[in-house]
Amino acid sequence: MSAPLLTSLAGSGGASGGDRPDALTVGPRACSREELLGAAGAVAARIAGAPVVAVRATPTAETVAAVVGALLAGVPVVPVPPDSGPAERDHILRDSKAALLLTGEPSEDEHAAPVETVPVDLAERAAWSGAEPAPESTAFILYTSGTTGAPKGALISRRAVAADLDALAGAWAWTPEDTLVHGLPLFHVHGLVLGVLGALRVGSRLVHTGRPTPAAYAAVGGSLYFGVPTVWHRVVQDPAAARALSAARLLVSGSAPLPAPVFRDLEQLTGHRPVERYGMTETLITISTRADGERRPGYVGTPLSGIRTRIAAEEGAEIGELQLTGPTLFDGYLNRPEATAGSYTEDGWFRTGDIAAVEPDGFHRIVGRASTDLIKSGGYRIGAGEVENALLDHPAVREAAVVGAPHEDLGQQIVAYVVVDGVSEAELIDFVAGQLSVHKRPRKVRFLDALPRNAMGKPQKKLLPPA
Ligand code: MCA
Ligand code: AMP
Repeated sequence: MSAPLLTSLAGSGGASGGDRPDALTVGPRACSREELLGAAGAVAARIAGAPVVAVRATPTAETVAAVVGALLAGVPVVPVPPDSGPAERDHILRDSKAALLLTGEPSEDEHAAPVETVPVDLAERAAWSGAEPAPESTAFILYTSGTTGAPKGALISRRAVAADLDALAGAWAWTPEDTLVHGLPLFHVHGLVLGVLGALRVGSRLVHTGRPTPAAYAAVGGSLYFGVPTVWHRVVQDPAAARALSAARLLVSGSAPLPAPVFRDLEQLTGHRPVERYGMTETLITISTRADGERRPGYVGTPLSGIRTRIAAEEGAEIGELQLTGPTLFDGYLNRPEATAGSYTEDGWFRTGDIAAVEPDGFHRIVGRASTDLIKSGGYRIGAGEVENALLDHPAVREAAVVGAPHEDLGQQIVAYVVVDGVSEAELIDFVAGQLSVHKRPRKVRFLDALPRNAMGKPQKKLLPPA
């Protein structure tokens, strides 16, 4: 029989003696591992046999119970951003063919969604005695944006999750003695796979702060903290909160480049040189600095155990596309064989689309992305094409071009250039926020008489005026 994916839950039935009433805290709700296992067991019993299940991924303990229940039952989980508008949500549900949507508190418009909602109740208890699902089976279908079109569902196996979490536990010396603290969304790799399953596999306590604010991070007194660079930028803007993190063991940044000044401010205020790690939805986390190693501003460190990297550089050049192989890679995009094939080289290496360089000592530096149409804002990956399509769905929008403009706090902010027939900036921002997840909304709209185009009529984003 396979080893359990969520190791610490397997031993939480009382025999291990390691349980505590606040092993898992999400916002105001605390529960023990045994309580979580009981509530998850009830979920598993209800959905067992379903081909795939969606979870409305609010930052709540119900979301954790829903995800754990599905993993117990071996039903692939599709996390749905709780603020996704009907266009994004219905695409995710239809494309994944999820017939059930697990949710703690049904939202008002969910009756319109093409699924049956299944309530999750933390007070329920059921013992689950099903066999551990096969390691090669799908744990998650994670929807992630490409440069154009609607998000694609990345198939992530249980084996990939286990391999990644074990490699990270090694790199960060992550043990049951740790208290992990973060407030990241529960529908992406960072907050959900690392931030929830990591704690449940390692056996550390987890405190999810609801939102990743400096004050909330400071209030917990944890040992291991996760944040995207925007979170760390906000922490260093709040010196009192930053100083409160001095007692921690390790501060970890990822999902976007950590600016060197934020690294230095963190060191000065907390005494910690943060660990920076690099990853992608499709590959999970693959490169990191280590608890027992050097941490250098601007560098993401060395490949994790089992990962091999190479730089596809032009003859004589030192920087080029970062390519990877290893046990943490995804099993392709659901329903998209061509996109899956296109993401690998002929000799089977995954093409990250990130441009990188490797120092003689093996330290990796991410220089940028090959395509400017994949935007990283607040650590969220957003496809320019998806936002452009949402804007073009507005009856007053004739043309639209979307870019990621450099932004001190968000890394990049979404700026939309539009040609319209009389509509305001606020109306367009709200329109996109209503169709897609709120974080995909433009923060700024520039009105033009025409988009710059080349002789073929293709919009030339490089010729757009400054944001
Ligand atoms: C504002 N709001 C609106 C509007 N304007 N709502 C609707 N329509 C509007 N026009 C509201 C929102 O609902 C929200 O309300 C509030 O404004 C704040 O939203 P926002 O401004 O978007 O938040 P922010 O302060 O800019 O967010 C910063 C953040 C966030 C908290 C750092 O960007 C974040 O959580 N990022 C994490 C992303 C992440 O986890 N990425 C990992 C991807 P309310 O506050 O009431 O809800 S995985 C990955 O990248 C790989 C694997 C890796 O390496 O990790
Ligand atoms: P996502 O699919 O949301 O997981 O986003 C993955 C992308 O985030 C990668 O392809 C990188 O462009 C970016 N990324 C993640 N971590 C880092 C990092 N530490 N430094 C620079 N870029 C990063």
